[in-house]
Amino acid sequence: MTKRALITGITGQDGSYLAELLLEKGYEVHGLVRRSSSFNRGRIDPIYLDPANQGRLTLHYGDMTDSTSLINVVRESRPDEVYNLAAQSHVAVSFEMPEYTASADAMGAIRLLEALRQNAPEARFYQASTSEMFGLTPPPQHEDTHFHPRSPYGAAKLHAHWATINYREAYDLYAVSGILFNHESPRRGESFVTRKITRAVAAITAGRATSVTLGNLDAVRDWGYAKEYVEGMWRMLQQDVPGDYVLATGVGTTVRDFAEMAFSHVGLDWREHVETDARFERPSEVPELLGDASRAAAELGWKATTTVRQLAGLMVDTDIALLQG
Ligand code: NAP
Ligand code: G4F
Repeated sequence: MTKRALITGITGQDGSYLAELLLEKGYEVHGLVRRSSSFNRGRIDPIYLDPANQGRLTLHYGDMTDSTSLINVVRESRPDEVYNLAAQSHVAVSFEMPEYTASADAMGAIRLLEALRQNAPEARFYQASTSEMFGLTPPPQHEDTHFHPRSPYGAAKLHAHWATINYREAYDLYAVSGILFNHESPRRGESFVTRKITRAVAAITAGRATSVTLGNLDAVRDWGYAKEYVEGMWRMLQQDVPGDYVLATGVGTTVRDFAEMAFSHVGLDWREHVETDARFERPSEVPELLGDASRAAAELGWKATTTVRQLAGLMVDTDIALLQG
């Protein structure tokens, strides 16, 4: 029997990699896309238009802030597995739009869980939770670490995390929360710090720019490769018993050191090209995220393999190729 998966956030970085993975595994894939005045399907169109995927990938209009559209997409797609990846995912933006962020990220998860409870209670549910929920708690962070979110985004995601656990305990839904540390790729949104840096390296190499302006260079993040992380999401939904898992590399790197890696990949000295400006700092920062993914290694057989230096290199190479057309 062909399995059916529903992915919210299919037009995003992770959604596009997950759609590819599930199509490779023989799934029929359904994706939720937002209506907007201009198309925002750059990542998913190559997959959607690939003749090999004809009839196996269906896109449905909907929005995490609108229950009716979520109920409709659940009824139409009749999913075996649901991956809730849709979110206002930018931490800095969440300070400017706290109410919208809570609606899309916290209430959105509840709207979808409720749509499933009432229409497809046998479906397995994955919630895209985040290391941002740990916030101020010192590393290494793991599944049992105390949460202390530092942004409206982190607080909204924590609400969704506990809602997922509550639907599992209260209604016996197969619902899991994947607590993923930062993961990047050439498909990363352009305003996240890694991609902002690698695009700047490409522009500087091409003579189109001379510098990039960043905020806090001291922040430490545990950066892995998104393509590997979507495999972990899928594995979480294949377990006999639902549980929550951290996915991380276990290596922490400062923003400064990521810049050094990206610039030195093309023989440049980052100190000659990176400027700082307080306008890119946040009202409250998460100083250090570094995950302990031993539970995922033991129970899912999942391990990150791409190093942060390799990741920086592959992102720079892709951004240079993109600029060259
Ligand atoms: P992303 O590239 O920003 O993608 C977000 C997706 O959500 C996009 O498809 C976006 O649609 C969609 N979306 C936003 N608001 C929506 C709404 N109101 N209704 C319907 N769809 C909406 O994020 P990502 O990096 O792939 O991350 C995937 C998920 O994992 C997110 O929930 C994120 O918060 C979480 N997460 C990410 C990381 C990470 O390091 N990447 C780590 C931990 C957790 P448009 O294309 O129309 O904007
Ligand atoms: O790349 P960032 O914006 O990612 P952040 O805030 O860690 O959030 C990402 O990872 C989370 C997982 O922990 C996800 F849940 C979330 O959806 C998102 O994918 O910033 C990383 C660090 C921060 O400390 C930030 O203050 O880089 C610092 N930074 C320094 N200069 C900057 C900049 N961040 C951005 N976006 N832009 C800068 O110019």
